Amino acid sequence: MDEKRTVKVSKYLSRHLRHQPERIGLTLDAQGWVRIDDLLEATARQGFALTRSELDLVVAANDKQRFTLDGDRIRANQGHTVPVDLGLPPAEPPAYLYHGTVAQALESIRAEGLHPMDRHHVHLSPDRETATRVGARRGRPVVLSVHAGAMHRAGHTFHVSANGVWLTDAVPPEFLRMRD
Ligand code: HQG
Repeated sequence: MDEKRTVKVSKYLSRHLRHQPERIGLTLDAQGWVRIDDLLEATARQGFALTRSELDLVVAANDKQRFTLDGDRIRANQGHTVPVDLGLPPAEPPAYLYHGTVAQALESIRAEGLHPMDRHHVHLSPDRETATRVGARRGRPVVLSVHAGAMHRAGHTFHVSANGVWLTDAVPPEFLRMRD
């Protein structure tokens, strides 16, 4: 499968496993899982024919390991806007985590801290390189350091997704250090 098709399938899966399952007649269970057979049937109905081997390839080769296959089920590892409970246990974060954003957001972030916006959690990266890539989706990236260790000691809960994204409800401004 060529790169273009792989990216197209990955975007299609993200859209329907995180945001709009109903658009193709799917319902995610409470933990975000859907039966692979149901997904493949839905894609066929939609005219976006996808074979099981293409699906396996996209999941295995995915640059950010966005999806998990488990027996006859599949789910997105994080990033949902529909209500799901991924059932991730609380985890102790490293001392620092990083958040990639853009300059336009800084004034508001400085005042209010980080909010989940449309997603369920604020997404934090384990290293600056990853955070830089996240910020670069929106323009010239700005990377903020998050004092995750101090947040954790102050009672904030963290989770880590199956693909290594750190999740927390919000980051108050006092735990952020701005840099460019
Ligand atoms: C910003 C992608 C103003 C925040 C990525 C971000 C990630 C504020 C945007 C994952 C704010 C939300 C998540 C505040 C936060 N005022 N702006 N108080 N608080 N923001 O897309 O972290 O490819 O929901 O800085 O790689 O950019 O989809 O979050 O710019 O891992 O797998 O509001 O999505 O992964 O944007 O990205 P998003 P994100 P996938």
